[in-house]
Amino acid sequence: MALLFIGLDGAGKTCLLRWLEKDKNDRIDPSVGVRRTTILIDKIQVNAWDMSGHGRDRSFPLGTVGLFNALSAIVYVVDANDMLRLGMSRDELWTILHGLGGNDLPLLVFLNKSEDASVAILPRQLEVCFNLKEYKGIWRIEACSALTGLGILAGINWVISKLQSNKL
Ligand SMILES: Nc1nc2c(ncn2[C@@H]2O[C@H](COP(=O)(O)OP(=O)(O)OP(=O)(O)O)[C@@H](O)[C@H]2O)c(=O)[nH]1
Ligand SMILES: [Mg+2]
Repeated sequence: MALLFIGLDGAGKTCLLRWLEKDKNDRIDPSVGVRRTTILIDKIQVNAWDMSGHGRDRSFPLGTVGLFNALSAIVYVVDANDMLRLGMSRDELWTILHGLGGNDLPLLVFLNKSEDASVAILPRQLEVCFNLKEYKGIWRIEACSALTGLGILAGINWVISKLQSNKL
């Protein structure tokens, strides 16, 4: 089982993975390129790819190293307070989804940094803005926070249960 964590820079991909790795205290710098890690959820080993969200880095290995072929699902991370780049984030997601070339993998959208009641973007707004109804694969939005842990396991468990029921 292999998950790709992807999304704009600063969305919180590395922090979410660090939370899942139970390694919460490290200082986290912006990622460069791609990092592979392994997380253990209820004795299930899950490989995860942590992509840098910076410009060109964001999608470079996908085609070149054939990563798409090895993937089971996409975890797309959005900063729930980054209203200004919401459109850019949507375009980025659809570039990735189109890049799947018809292999419509399960998609989990993590609306990260949602620990605050004053959060700018709500799941329902994200669904409409990202036009997720157009996606042919199964998808789900989960409001979450790498700071408090809110929603992270709910989202990941959804992915795992879908992959197990699909026997992917
Ligand atoms: N308030 C809040 N801040 C968060 C949360 N998750 C991450 N951050 C902060 O967001 C910043 C970016 O987090 P990263 O995990 O490095 O983001 P990234 O998506 O891996 O970014 P790149 O590697 O640059 O693509 C850091 O300063 C984190 O402390 C969250 O749930 N809530
Ligand atoms: Mg990172």
